Amino acid sequence: MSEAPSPIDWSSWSAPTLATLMFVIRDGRILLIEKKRGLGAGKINGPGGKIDPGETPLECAIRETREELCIEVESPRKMGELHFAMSDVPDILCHVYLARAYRGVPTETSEAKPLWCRLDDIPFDRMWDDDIHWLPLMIDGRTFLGRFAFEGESVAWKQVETEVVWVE
Ligand code: 6U4
Repeated sequence: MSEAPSPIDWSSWSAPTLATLMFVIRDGRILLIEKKRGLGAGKINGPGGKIDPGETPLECAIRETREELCIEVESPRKMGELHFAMSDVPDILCHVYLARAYRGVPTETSEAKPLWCRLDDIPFDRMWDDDIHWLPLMIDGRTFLGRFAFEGESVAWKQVETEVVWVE
């Protein structure tokens, strides 16, 4: 896949859709959601969503986690960016955060159902096609920049850099 030339000129790429994902890891488990609506409805993912006008990516990730799971994450750290060139929806740039503590009780909402998974038993077959290429890195505490070209729901091309320094 990544050996082939990229179908995208990433040097001039930008995304009309800016989004976030937030993951909580605690006691050897990761807090995921069954997403009920929006892009990726029916899939398992972290909480997150589109960045509102005037909002920073971090503010968005915290807000979306509050709205979807009714918890307040503590001291989230930016771990990565995902650049998605899509075939059938506008391209997406997604900021990915990790927190190891939170306040409140993860609670089902109209948008999401919480799902704790063991770190060695993550349901990648029910997640986006790209997740298996970067989520294990993040679980290992590594930062990353992933670039993915999708054909429909499938990854057609990928490149993942690690040890990327993020400031936020
Ligand atoms: P609206 O319609 O604004 O209420 P919102 O919840 O803001 O929806 P939504 O549902 O459109 O956002 O979905 C965007 C979410 O999907 C973000 O959290 C990023 C995530 N996402 C999109 N493509 C993804 C992919 N290939 N892999 C992945 N997450 C992806 O892991």
